[in-house]
Formats: sequence, structure tokens, C-alpha cells
Amino acid sequence: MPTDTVWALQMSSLGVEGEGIWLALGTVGMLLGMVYFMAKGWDVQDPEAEEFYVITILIAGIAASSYLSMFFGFGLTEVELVNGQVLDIYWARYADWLFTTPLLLLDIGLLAGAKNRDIATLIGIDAFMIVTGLFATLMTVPVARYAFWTISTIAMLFVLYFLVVVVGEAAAEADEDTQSTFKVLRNVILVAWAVYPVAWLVGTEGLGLLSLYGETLIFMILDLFAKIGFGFILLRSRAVVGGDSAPTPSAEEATAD
Ligand SMILES: *C/C=C(C)/C=C/C=C(C)/C=C/C1=C(C)CCCC1(C)C
Repeated sequence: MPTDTVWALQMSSLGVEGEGIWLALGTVGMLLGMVYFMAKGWDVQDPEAEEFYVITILIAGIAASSYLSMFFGFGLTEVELVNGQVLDIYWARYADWLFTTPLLLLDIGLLAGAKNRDIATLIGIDAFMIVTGLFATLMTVPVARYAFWTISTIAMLFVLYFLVVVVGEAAAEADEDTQSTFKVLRNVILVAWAVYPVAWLVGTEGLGLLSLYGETLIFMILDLFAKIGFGFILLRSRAVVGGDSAPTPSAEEATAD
């Protein structure tokens, strides 16, 4: 086969409705975010700050691999509904979210200084939300799909409530920088996360008002905002001290030793 035919074949197998472009952009966006966080955290010494860098770099890295796998058509499967309708499902998203949403909650929980037990509870409800969301996506009976969507959405409301009330209470006892960073990040989560179930509902998994092309675009924007935008705000804040920005008392002590 001539090389240009092989190339054309490969390109046409990437994405089913041309949404490959958004998956490619998602991959690049996550990679750029990851590289930026790595460069920024390169000479960070403070172990507490390092923890935030590691978690946030991991989030971007997991999402980048997930996007790349979807771009290559690996994370894609078909679900045939009982009415004969066939849905193209990017299941790789759920594998990504199962790890990245707990890590995002770990980031904000550690920032707020929440109790380990409370962070664990929050992550537990969050994992339940993603798993029941995956069930909603893979069910072949529409009623079962919407039932699991409802269960998952209720779990999400618990996650958001817990974040505002319980984690918020811990954050209220922190210093001013931490409090203000917490509020911004909490609002990023409140706004961005709440759109996911709506995108699912109006997208191809639900009512089908939105094409796979439009839905992939929306998820890409949400994912970049909720992960890279989130990480950008977190790692640039004075609450998380990084590298050459304002040394903490602990960093000063370390150099005095
Ligand atoms: C970086 C990825 C993030 C922040 C993903 C968040 C995903 C959700 C909040 C998903 C929620 C869903 C429901 C609440 C209902 C069922 C469908 C889901 C999984 C899209």
C-alpha cells in the first residue's frame, strides 16, 4: 500500500465523527499543563509544597494518557441499547476520572487542612459517583441508564455539599492566603463539576441533543478547566509555596540549619 493511503487510513480511524481534533487538543493541553507544573516545581524544596506538585502533575499526566488513548481510538467502545440504537462510548474517561477526581479532592482537602478521615469520606463518595456514572453509561436499558445517572448525580451533590461544609469548616481555620485560595478552587469545582452530568444528559449517552463532536468539545474544555486551570491557581497561590516565591518560615529554618 502506498504510504499516503496508509496514513489516510490511520487518520480516518481516529475518532468516529471528527471529534479526534478535540481529543488531540485535550492531549496537548494536558501535556502542556503537566510540563508547566513540572518546570515550576523543579526546585521546590518544601515537602508540603512538593506534595501539591506531585499530585497536580499526576492529575495532568493521567488525563494526558487518557486523552491520547481516546485519540488513538483505544478508549472507545460501542454499547447497543435494547432499542437497537448503538452508542459510541469513550470509556477511557471514566478510568481517568476514577483517579483524577480523588486526586483533585486530595489537593483541595490537604490545602484546607481537613482531617484524613474527612478527606477519605469525600473520596469514597466521589469514587461511588464515578463508578455509578460508568454503570449509567454502559447499561443497555434506557431506564437503567437514567436511574444510575440519578444515583451518580445525588452522589455528586453529596461531594459538593461535603466540600463546602466539612472541608470549608477546616479551611476557615487556616491563614488568609489559604482561605482565599480554597474559596477560588472550591468555586472552580462547584461550577465545573456540576456541568458534567448535564453534558452527559444532553449528550450522546443521554438525550442525544448534542453530537459526539459537540460533547467531546465540552468535556475537553471542562477537563482542562477542572484540572489544568485548577492546578494553575493552586500552584501559583501563596498558600502553596513554590521554589523562589516567598520563602516560608520552614524553608528559612532549613537554610539556617
Ligand atoms: C478532571 C475530571 C473531572 C473533574 C471529572 C468530573 C466528573 C464528574 C463530576 C462526573 C459526573 C457524572 C455524574 C454526576 C452523573 C453521571 C455521569 C457523570 C459520570 C458524567
